[in-house]
Amino acid sequence: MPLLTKRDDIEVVLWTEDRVSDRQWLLENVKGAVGIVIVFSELVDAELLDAAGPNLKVVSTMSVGYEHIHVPELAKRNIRLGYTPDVLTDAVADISVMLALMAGRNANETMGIVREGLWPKFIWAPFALCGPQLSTSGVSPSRTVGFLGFGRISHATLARLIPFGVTDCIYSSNPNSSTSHKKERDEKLLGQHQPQLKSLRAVDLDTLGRESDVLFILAPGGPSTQHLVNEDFLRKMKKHSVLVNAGRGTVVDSDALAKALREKWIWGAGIDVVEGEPNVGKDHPLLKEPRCNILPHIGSASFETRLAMATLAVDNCLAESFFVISIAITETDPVFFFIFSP
Ligand code: 8YV
Repeated sequence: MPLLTKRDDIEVVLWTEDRVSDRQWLLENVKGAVGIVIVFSELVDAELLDAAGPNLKVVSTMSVGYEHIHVPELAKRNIRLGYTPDVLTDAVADISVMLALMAGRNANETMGIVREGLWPKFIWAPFALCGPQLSTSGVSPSRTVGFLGFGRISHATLARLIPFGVTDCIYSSNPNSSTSHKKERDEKLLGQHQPQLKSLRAVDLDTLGRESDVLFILAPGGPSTQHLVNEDFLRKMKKHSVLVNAGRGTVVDSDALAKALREKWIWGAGIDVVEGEPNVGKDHPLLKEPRCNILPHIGSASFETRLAMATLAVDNCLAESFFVISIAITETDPVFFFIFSP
């Protein structure tokens, strides 16, 4: 097992990339760990916790989402959970705006024309390859932007859209996940945007579907949000609307989305996450839709953000079990750290 560092008080062991799918190896080598830093959204369930044994005090994931971690199993064993909110907010908000622009202005379809060498044969026409404009200007009306899930990343996305001339915003938060702490935070963040918007309304799902020109799905995964965006929802959306999903793939029924694009119930989609990812092979129904702009879950993939996430994940782990030290994390991607007491 490669040893990352050894000090008198701790030993940090790195699980290297070639072991990524080797669950058996993980189960054998995690034995005795005091802390685990999860980098690849590896499943943390009763089996893994039992394999680690009674020394385990903290599981720290390098992600804001933690559906891969069975939290009640941690609670049962008095194991703390660390995650990495905040540091990735800007990177994911950036990519959400990028996806909205790509979907509205037909990036996938039009880049396909160039890539396939069809540009020389392309016959220009005034409205060829046009799409709905996101920004408001003298020539284009204000768009209503909708948010399914209205946490930190949605707020940061909205802030980016205000300079685009967006003045009307509707949102729907998952009622199952609203805690008083979150409500307080949301109200504070909303206060920052309110003066710059003409209208900001909490609406039900039905209204969100019907009224959004651009819908951003930035909700967590898990059973409470599973397929909230289904055939029923998509049928209600405007014909020129754009759907962006940079939250979790499971929120959207992929087959229904493919059908919505094929039958032109909506204009286009920009998605960074897909249910069942990363198993999105060439025959996936969404890949047959030219108006579907798909990225392979790279929302937080900027050097700066990933470094901040990795550092925070390690700090969370060490702060809980021991004390905070800094570990140099390079672009050669450490995968798992097991932290052992000597
Ligand atoms: C990463 C994410 O893909 O933080 C999350 O929940 O979805 C993304 O930032 C994830 O960290 C991969 O482990």
